[in-house]
Amino acid sequence: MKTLNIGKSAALALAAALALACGTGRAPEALGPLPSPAQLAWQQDEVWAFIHFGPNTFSDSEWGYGDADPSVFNPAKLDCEQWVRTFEAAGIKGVIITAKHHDGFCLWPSVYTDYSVAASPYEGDVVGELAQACARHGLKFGVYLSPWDRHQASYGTPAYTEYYHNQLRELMTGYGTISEVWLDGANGGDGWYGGARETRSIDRRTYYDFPKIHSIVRECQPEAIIFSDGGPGCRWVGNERGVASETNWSFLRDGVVYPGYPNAGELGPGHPDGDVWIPAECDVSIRKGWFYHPEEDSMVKTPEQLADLYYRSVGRNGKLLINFPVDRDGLIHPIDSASICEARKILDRELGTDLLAGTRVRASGTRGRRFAADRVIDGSPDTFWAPKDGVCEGTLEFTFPDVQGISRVLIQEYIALGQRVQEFSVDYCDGDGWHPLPVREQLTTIGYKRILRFDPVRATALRLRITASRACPCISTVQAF
Ligand code: FUL
Repeated sequence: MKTLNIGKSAALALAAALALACGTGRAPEALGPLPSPAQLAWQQDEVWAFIHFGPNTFSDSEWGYGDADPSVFNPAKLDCEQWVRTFEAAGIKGVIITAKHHDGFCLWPSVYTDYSVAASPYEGDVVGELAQACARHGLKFGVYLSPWDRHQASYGTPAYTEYYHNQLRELMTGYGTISEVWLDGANGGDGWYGGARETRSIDRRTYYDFPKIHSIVRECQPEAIIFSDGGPGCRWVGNERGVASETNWSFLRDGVVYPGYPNAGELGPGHPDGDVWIPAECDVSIRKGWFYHPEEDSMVKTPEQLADLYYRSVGRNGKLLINFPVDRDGLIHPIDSASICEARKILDRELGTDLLAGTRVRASGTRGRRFAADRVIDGSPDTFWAPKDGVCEGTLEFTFPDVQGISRVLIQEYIALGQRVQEFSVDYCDGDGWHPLPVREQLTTIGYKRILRFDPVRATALRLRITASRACPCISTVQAF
């Protein structure tokens, strides 16, 4: 079903007006913190690709010192169309490219430096070519611009901060719509190397002037999601394994987390008492390294491992950002593209046929027909079930026409009104009474999406019990496979 793209407050007003007109109950009050429309769209994309590409690709390194000769960057068959076609086939909705990694080499011909593609044998603008390929195929586009720079002689002085801001503005104004800006947390600092392999100390909290960075992005690309350890658009999940916490709140306490924040353990669960909406992004590489290394051709994650990562990221209220180390030809390696496309087939198979569609569903309580129990199986992400105000628990019970074998349950909250559920359980009935599903995870948060995997059970009925919620739960989807 196509979703109308109207603002959140307009949507709520419309829902309220419709409800009044039909005499079917008022929508629940939103419960902050709330996602912006751009954050909602960001989360609904579920999986994006990451590209790490640059001189490191050719020099077999991960963190170049910024002294590689630009002539090493020579991808003879570079084809951004090939990258984007691979992503399309794998159901990936957007891509972020390392426009500049820590080595300072720019994949676009920046007017602020000669350390870029313009000085390499490659005649082109990799950032521009990828942006155009994305536009042609309807994928969203984002950039990684490393604050830390090991090439610039000015790194460590105020002149570099200005250089960084200028480059950010250049990227934000020259390449159409930018949907995400990735601010890496590896930011130099005490004991880290500058370009000449010597130490340059900076205070990572103040040196880059993050408020200014945010204002440049907001001014030029108001819808762009800014990634960093602490957002403001989305947060790092706290590991580079692509795995979200079982308990995952899309909130942080305002002003606490900054790039390079030392308590990364807080980033998985988020802050349950947070006051800003900053959902978790789960970055991981399809190989061991972020950049291409020929010896890792035999270490590409298998389709099964990639499908597993989807369950452990998107299936735990996260977004998955999966990295493809483009090879020395300038292509996504065939082993990598085969693996990600096969992973999509596995997920389509495992989550393909919803066994709850068309079942009989009953709820413990409701607030009128518009928010009745069957809203969770009507296939629309924009409708939901909710009990009355002040009722912070509830049960939805589904009865199958025949006995069914099930091994997956998918639940979604209607997060436009806030993330609410704190604890839940799911039981199945096998004709011999109710039993909890054999799930080994903590059943705490749901958020945008929670997918439970378990050994198959044979069930005649299934029930979701919300046992604790910050306010009345708003459940938009329940599916079983
Ligand atoms: C890290 C960087 O240091 C790695 O090289 C890579 O870019 C990864 C995504 O972020 O902080």
